[in-house]
Amino acid sequence: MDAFGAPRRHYRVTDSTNERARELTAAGAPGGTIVTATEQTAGRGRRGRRWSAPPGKALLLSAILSPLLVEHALLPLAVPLAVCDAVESLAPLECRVKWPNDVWCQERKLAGVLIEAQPPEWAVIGIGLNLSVEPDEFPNDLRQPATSVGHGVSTEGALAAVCTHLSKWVGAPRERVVDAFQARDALRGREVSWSAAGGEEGQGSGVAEGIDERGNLAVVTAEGERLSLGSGEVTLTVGRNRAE
Ligand code: BT5
Repeated sequence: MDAFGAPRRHYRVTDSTNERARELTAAGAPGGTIVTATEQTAGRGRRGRRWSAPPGKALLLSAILSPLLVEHALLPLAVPLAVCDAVESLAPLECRVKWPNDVWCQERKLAGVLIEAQPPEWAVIGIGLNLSVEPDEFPNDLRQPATSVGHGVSTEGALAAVCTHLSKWVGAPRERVVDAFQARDALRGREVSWSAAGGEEGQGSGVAEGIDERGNLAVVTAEGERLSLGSGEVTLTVGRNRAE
């Protein structure tokens, strides 16, 4: 089992904990090392997007996984599952996952995951988890409404829980990850539209029908065509539930 939590490097302010963790990896830091910050000045999301949270009101964590093995193939799905379990162990909330790697609570984004990797050497698992951010403190250009854990959960309490559950989920067998993801899937039955990262495969829309054993999202278009979307390749926009 991959254990996370030590050694730990904490910054009061840094640009991005993922950046610090990448440097530590390059300098030979062992797997399990974590980096935390009270505040980030250039927190990263996926595809050049920004992650921002007011100082001290969110867990800002990067954990080093090394080496990165075949058993970690579903890492992008396993990490949000760990965050869901951690949150539910701390507060009376129900979490869902929005493929590929967001955590939602009541249709609002509670946490985001950014994994940067250099297989087979390492992966840096970046997690931003809102704890006590007030609604008017979130950035106003959010792609999805955001929310916080609340319930007086502290950053240290959240850190301990996330590290515990990360250790359990990161090397979990593929079937367990897929089953747990299916059980928490926020997109099933919903209309989604996507655009390919490079633009070359264009865009499309359809109804999400769950993930397959490789972690791809199955969608069925209005013409009845069944497609499989890879998490590295598309940006998703979520529409209404078909049943609504
Ligand atoms: C993510 O990207 O959701 C991954 C976020 C990972 C952040 C952590 S913090 C610790 C570590 N160090 C880093 O530098 N990064 C990681 P993505 O799916 O691309 O979503 C980014 C979008 O989320 C933004 O464009 C905003 O719309 C929205 N967003 C920004 N800050 C948010 C917040 N605090 N809560 C909810 N949504 C937010």
